[in-house]
Amino acid sequence: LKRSAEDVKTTKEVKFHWFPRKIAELDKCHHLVTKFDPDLDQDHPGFTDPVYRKRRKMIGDIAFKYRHGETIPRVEYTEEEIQTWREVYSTLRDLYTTHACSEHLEAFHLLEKHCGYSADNIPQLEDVSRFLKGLLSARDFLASLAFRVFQCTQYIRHASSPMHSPEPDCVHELLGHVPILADRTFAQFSQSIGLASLGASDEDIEKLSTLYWFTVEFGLCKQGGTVKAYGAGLLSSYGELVHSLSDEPERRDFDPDIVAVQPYQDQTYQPVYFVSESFSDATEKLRTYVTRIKRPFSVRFDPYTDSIEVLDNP
Ligand code: TIH
Ligand code: FE2
Repeated sequence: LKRSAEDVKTTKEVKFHWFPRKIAELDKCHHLVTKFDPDLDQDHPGFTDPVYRKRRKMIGDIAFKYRHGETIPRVEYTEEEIQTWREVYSTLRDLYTTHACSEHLEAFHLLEKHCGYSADNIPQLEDVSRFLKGLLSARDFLASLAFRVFQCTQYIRHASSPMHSPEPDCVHELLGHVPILADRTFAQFSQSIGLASLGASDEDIEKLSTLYWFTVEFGLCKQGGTVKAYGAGLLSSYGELVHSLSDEPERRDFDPDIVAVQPYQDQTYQPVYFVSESFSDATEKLRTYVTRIKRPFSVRFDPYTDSIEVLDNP
């Protein structure tokens, strides 16, 4: 039985969190956490640099003004910003050969060929977005995550700390997330996490973000007899990429039930990583986990109208 959303809510009188049902409602999904704001966080590398803080805010405000359907404004990056990018880019590019999983490597190659990825150029989000749509087909494209929309930062990390940033920046989005999002299986996997999060309880949201953290951001997988990185937080930080595959951290087998309740910190490198048998094994295990989450309704994404259908549970 298919019913409207309001119907589900009033007939059964179960309360759940508001969630977006149409892609344009993602405009209301831009609540920030203050944690990494360099204006407020003393540990942020840019905390004592008012010029950097002003610039970061200016670029960050582009995202606040952005409305669904508009083209993403281009940012003209300064020579200093491009220098930071260059330093991270060249170091990471060399490391990827030995440290990154093959899905990332293949997409990265395409991005260099078709999308302006190079040491001397910070790619523009609008170009990257068009590339991903083209690559995955217009309606079958990427995730905020249930809608296959991926929200991105546009400012760059502070020049004093190229090897690691405490918060996401454009290096992290462009070098960490974008290549792996070009992989069809991975894009689907990201969307399934997004769909599971809609209207979920606070407790389930906490578990899902923890899972997201240890897979999408910091996941490792076995490949050709060795361990490789697929997590975006690793593929955008040459400090942590090397650390994650060194003898220092602990590496455990990936099991979603255990990972979902594993405490984590986001100040510095992770002390523990989870390794899955393969890239597709991580996706499959997570999908199974996600289908077990209880909600008073189920959701389905309609790619033709970019909207979420809510179905009453039997
Ligand atoms: N630490 C990452 C980097 O240096 O690129 C950025 C982040 C990923 C996840 C949280 S912060
Ligand atoms: Fe990220």
